[in-house]
Amino acid sequence: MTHELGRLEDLPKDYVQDLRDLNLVPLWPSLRGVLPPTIPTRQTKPTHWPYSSIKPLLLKAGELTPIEKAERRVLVLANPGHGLDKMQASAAMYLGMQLLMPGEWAPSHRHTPNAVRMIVEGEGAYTTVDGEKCPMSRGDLILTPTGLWHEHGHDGTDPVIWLDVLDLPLVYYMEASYHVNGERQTIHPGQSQQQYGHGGVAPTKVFERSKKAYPMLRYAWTDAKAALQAMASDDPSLQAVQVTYINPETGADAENILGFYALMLRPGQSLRLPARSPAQVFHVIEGAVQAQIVDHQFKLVEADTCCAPGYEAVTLTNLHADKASFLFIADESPLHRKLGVYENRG
Ligand code: GTQ
Repeated sequence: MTHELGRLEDLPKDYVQDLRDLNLVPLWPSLRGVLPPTIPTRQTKPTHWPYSSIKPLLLKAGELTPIEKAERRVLVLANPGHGLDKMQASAAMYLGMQLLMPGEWAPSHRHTPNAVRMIVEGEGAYTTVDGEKCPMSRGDLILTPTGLWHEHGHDGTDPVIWLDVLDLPLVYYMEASYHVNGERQTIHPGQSQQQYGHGGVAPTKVFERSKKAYPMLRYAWTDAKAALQAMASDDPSLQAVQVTYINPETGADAENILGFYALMLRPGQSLRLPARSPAQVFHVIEGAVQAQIVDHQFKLVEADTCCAPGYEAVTLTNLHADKASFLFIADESPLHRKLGVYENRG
């Protein structure tokens, strides 16, 4: 039962001031605020960022701000529920749309937050991560986990744009966010794409002394898409045609804090995702999808991104009746599971 608790105004002013002078605060006026009944208070608002409105402004940033003045030329997809200045999409997720022009160079650095990039548009750019050159093509997922050096280059002829997903808000909240600048990396053997890019088999470590924490750094869209299509045609009764990006050595999530997935919606399919505690981000790789999130209905076309707060069911509908649509999903599941607060409320 939830009954009324005493308010701050019920207390004598001088008593409250005496407390404050000693850095003390009474709990009961704020107890319901920090422990609300039944369901958490969520600042994360369902929000839609159409690519068609981001792209021209990002290209404009390319004219206004040289790469040397930006290091990373990014427009942040900020959730108004958190306040735009917080630069967060949800409690733990940061989203940014990044532009690299032909010939530009985003210099090497490493930082404590984990990042991934989902390539949206353009050919010829690459990210070098931990001495591995990862070419960027539409739909590819490239990891830059905590502590690994990374830099971006572009040998092509047209702008390249990608979506950055970082656990920056959480790591910043933990007062554990910082970066270090470094030298241009040299490419070395042991490229994860050669070692792990083939499903079901992994290299045998006969002579190796230490294991890499992040053995696989680039997940080609052609492979993820082929896996989804194979699953869909194998089992027409499979409701959620979804794969998880995993660490191929351990089978665990690819990164420690955020989870990454690719989902295929069959032609005309409508899929209700149960209400689970983590917030989610949806990004259309191919096709068009309607996302029903609380009282919002977002019509997502290719390269659009939206987010959903935790503890809410989400219904995704393929707007194409004659072909599949494909989504990239990021969520806070690994974090919630590790902390023991994960819930599925159906
Ligand atoms: O490309 O390294 O969106 O360091 C935010 C911080 C991208 C990056 C972001 C970063 C990067």
